[in-house]
Amino acid sequence: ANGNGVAARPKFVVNSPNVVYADGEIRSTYTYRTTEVSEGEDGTRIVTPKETVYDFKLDTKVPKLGVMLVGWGGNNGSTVTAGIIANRRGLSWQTRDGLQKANYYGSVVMGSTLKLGTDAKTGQDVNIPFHDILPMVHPNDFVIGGWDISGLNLAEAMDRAKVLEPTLKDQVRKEMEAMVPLPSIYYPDFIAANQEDRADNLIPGSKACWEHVEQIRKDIREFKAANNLDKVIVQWTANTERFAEIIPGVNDTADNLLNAIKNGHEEVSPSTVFAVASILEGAPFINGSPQNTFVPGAIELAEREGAFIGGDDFKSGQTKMKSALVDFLINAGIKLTAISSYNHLGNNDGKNLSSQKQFRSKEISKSNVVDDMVAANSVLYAPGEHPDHIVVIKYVPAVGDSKRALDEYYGEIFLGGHQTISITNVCEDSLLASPLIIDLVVIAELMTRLQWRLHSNEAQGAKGYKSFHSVLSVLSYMLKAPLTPPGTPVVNALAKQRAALANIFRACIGLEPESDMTLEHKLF
Ligand code: NAI
Ligand code: DG6
Repeated sequence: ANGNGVAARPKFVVNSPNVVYADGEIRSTYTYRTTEVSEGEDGTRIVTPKETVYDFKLDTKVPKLGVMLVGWGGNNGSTVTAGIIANRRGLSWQTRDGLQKANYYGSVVMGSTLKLGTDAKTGQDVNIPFHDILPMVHPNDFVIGGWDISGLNLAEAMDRAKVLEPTLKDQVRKEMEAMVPLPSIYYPDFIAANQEDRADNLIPGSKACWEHVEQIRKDIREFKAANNLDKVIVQWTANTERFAEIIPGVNDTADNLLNAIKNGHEEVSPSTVFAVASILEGAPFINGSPQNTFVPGAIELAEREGAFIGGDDFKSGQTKMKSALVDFLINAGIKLTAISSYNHLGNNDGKNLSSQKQFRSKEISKSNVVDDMVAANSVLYAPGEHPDHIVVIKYVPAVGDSKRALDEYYGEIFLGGHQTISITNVCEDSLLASPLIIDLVVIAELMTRLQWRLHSNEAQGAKGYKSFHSVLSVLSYMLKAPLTPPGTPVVNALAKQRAALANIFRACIGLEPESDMTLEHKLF
């Protein structure tokens, strides 16, 4: 059963003494193997294999889940809502290419598979839908709501977005008309001035204050109660804001941030107010835009409250390609020396980003996405050396949501030769972002049901278990500038991000990471 608070029946059973299927739980004992490198007195590196034994415990009761989007009436918000309705109702619609059926293409959780193992008889790989590896919420069961500074209902918002085919819109219109965003907070200094004309659905007040936190908390509680939900996840898919200045005494600690909101400090952004309200309400909060919503005080607050947060900035097209391609080039031993990334788009996101301060947030987010791959290769790059990397975004209203991304990768090959790779990537931006919104929700929800303890603490019983860190870096695959627990490394390489996700889920059912060694096919 899914979404009704009843334990879901697993799609397979792991046959191992390290895995227990108990009432409403899967428990596993898993040996995590790492390699520690230290330096001996004579400077020789000493490499030591290490083992840590963990117990994992997953609550298999899949909850009835609410998803509240901030910026619900935007292109992403209206598109993901229509897409979920279309899937839930199994809709199909005519296009000039023929009949199109609703699907979840572009979602890792709903559209990709994982290798479970090899078939006992044939030795062939057995792959299963990613969604089946552990009990997860199905997006068809999401109850969707949210806020927008624009008061259009979701049917009008979907028309304004100009993303979906009329033959699909006609079928979801009635349901979407009944969906109206809650009023939201609008601090004009944080988003582009060109957004002002759509700000007609506002909670009074133009800077942070405690009443705003209370109102948002009340909205979450009321949405939960009205829909009889077990849990709510809040996701920011509203306009990109400018960066907030980090000011000691204002947003550097949890208490300072709470006081700054109470005192109406001008440097607290709407997205941070939403994050604080969600954290205090115990609702996981995910930031899909590039700004620094998670100022140090917000991260400390989440840690203190044991709430989950994730961010920043959906990684949909150009950057996803970049984090795969650069990983490939540098790991192939090719010295990438320049990345020139240009894109233009004509939707409201592009309009907002045509303002310098908001563009700057996006430029920062898009620019740091290859750092880990460069830093890992000391053969090609000297300390501090980095490829040139420029990011240009232009607003061209005529192309609407159909974003054009042009990238040139320039690198040095054998004996001074050069390689130039040019990529043109054209896609409907919101159709790429919508499945990411779904994946972020499904995985974040799952993480709220997952606990761990050191196996050596077994004697403490259930009390020994705790949650993963508040900052859900496991969401990195879907995000351009992954937020990680303070002081821990950021991984941008796409394949590593996916492997982390898949292998953590495998560990929950006592399975080894997928190593791709396939010795069974090499040693006879
Ligand atoms: P959009 O401009 O169509 O939608 C944003 C919505 O947020 C608008 O309806 C606006 O009225 C609303 N809004 C602004 N401030 C608000 C506030 N304080 N409270 C509530 N609502 C507010 O933009 P779109 O295309 O939906 O993108 C949303 C965000 O996602 C942008 O920040 C964008 O940069 C980011 N993003 C989008 C990606 C994509 O592929 N579409 C990928 C990466 C990030
Ligand atoms: C143009 O860069 C507008 C942005 O909002 C992007 O569409 C968005 O950040 C997606 O970027 P990327 O690099 O993941 O395709």
